[in-house]
Amino acid sequence: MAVCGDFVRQLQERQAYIDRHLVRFMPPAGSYPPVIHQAMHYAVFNGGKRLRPTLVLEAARAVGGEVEKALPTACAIEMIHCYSLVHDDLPAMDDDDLRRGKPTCHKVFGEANAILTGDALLTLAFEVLAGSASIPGLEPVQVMKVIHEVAVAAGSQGMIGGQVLDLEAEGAEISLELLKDIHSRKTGALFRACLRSGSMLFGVEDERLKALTRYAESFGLGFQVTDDILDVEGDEQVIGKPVGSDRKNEKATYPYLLGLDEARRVARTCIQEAVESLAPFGPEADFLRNLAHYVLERQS
Ligand code: GRG
Repeated sequence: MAVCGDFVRQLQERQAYIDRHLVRFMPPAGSYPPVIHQAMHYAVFNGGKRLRPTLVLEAARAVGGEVEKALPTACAIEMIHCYSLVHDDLPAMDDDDLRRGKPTCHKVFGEANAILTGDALLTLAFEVLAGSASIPGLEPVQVMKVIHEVAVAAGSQGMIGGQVLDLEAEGAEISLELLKDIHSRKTGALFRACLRSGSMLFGVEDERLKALTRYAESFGLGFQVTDDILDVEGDEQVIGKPVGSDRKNEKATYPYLLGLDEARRVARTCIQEAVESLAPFGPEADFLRNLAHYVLERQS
């Protein structure tokens, strides 16, 4: 199914909405001490697609929640994502000079400031998450569950665990099973937290939480396999970094292990499974259905 122009307009509206609120949750770029706040703004307002906060808000919509009450959670998860990109680009990790076509944070602000920028974004994320407890209509106990969910997803069993396994696997011949596990921790865990948190804030019932979790897992793998494919055949101008960086860093990827055609088939299957997972939902989940198709067709 091709994604229509109307969907792209709706996605852009959501991205602009999220950006307006992200800036509200951050100390102003000029506030003291200026270097750290300028670097945080540089790291967050970099043309990112805002997929994760969009998923949080759409999970809230799918379960009939008031979407604006999920905004702090959505913005906090985007801050965690931005921190992970800043740290991933560091010389000690992927050593990348470009992110979305712009010099990486450490290239502009220096390595020490880039490390601190990531640390500050991660810390701010939990400050913003905790603030949700005082939103009228949200149960503090649900907010606590969301904080726990996000902490586990970002931590050593989730995203950081995935990054460690990924670094360990560089240059090694690894199995498809290990690659899938790396992806599910490194990228999948945060996507999973997005769908779960956005719905848990509103006391989602078990069956729907399971359905959204299945969607997130298939969506996350489909997203990552597409990312691997774009690293082989993407347009450098559009993805904003050189193609072939996975091979340069001797990383195993789906196209490397399975070939491009099979990798494309896996990505299509994941997206189909993501859409099928939404069977318990009606039109209130249509945006999530379209977003899954968009991920398959994306060029960046
Ligand atoms: C260093 C703590 C730490 C974690 C690193 C998520 C991660 C783990 C690293 C990111 C590096 C990377 C290229 C991962 C592959 C997929 C991915 C997360 C791509 C970037 O996500 P997009 O496309 O980015 O949603 P935008 O810029 O649109 O927000």
